Amino acid sequence: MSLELPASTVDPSKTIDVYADGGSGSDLVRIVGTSGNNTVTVTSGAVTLGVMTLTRTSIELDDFDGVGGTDQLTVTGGTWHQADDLQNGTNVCNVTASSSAVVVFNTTQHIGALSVTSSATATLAARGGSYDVTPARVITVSSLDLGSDINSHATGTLDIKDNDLIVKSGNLGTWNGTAYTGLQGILQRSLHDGAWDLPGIITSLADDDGPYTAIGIAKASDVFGISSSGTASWIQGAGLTVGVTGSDILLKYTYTGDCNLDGEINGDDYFQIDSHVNLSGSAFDYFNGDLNLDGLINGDDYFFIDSNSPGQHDPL
Ligand SMILES: [Ca+2]
Ligand SMILES: [Ca+2]
Ligand SMILES: [Ca+2]
Repeated sequence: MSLELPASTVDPSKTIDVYADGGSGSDLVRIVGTSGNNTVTVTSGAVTLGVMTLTRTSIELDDFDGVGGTDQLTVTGGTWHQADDLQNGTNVCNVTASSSAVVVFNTTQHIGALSVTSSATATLAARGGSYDVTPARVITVSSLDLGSDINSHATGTLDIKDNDLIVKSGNLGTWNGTAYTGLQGILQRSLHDGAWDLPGIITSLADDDGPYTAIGIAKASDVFGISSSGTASWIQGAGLTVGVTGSDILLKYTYTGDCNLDGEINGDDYFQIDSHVNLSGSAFDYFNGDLNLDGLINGDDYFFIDSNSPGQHDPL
């Protein structure tokens, strides 16, 4: 069953209550906004857009199509399964997930501001195909907020599975003497020495395709040797590339040791770690060979790249 609720046909002076029971099978409800700014609010009980309130049961897929304008998807409870890209046409859609909300993105997404706070989770569904023919999905966000507890640690969780993430003009972060700051700091804490059991940016598929697959992180300007405003094509596997800008922060599910985030380990990655190991203590970052994000470039990092280089499967 597929049900479409177009806001443009609704009399704004009325109150519209819609009840959808999908029963068996896979069912989808699509909420269609207008060319103006729309806000869809999802709670554990209902979905609201303007004067429309939808109560749904046994609906496996949801879709908010904002059409145009600056739209907002706010999920404060329950689960929202976004079936298609939230940017569909000329709209920009910001997404806020809070409380214990669960948001699942089933496809590549272009999102404005993505906020996943308190104990909310957002997940980009796994590729669902073999890596030689199925490229990674990509979430591109203009900004990323994962909340902050009393110790300034992330509280929300973004699980990119075996996919990729682009944070436009993001803050890669630096080593402050005891930890990384910025996005590398969030990743360092979530990684938690390989346990992936703390909020932040995680993959629940770590080590799922051979030894030591995890999330690598780098700034596009470093990876491609371009200026902050320069552009390049970034590999998503299976022949797909996506355009990136130098100021973008790139996060990729890949073999630990893939410093330059092209999905495989080869001489280019060894060049990175070999040329920075003697600078350990003054050189930092995953891109330069700190593969376990502990602030050092040493034998522990060589263990990952040396173990993975012969064991890697298809490029990721
Ligand atoms: Ca809209
Ligand atoms: Ca590489
Ligand atoms: Ca290290």
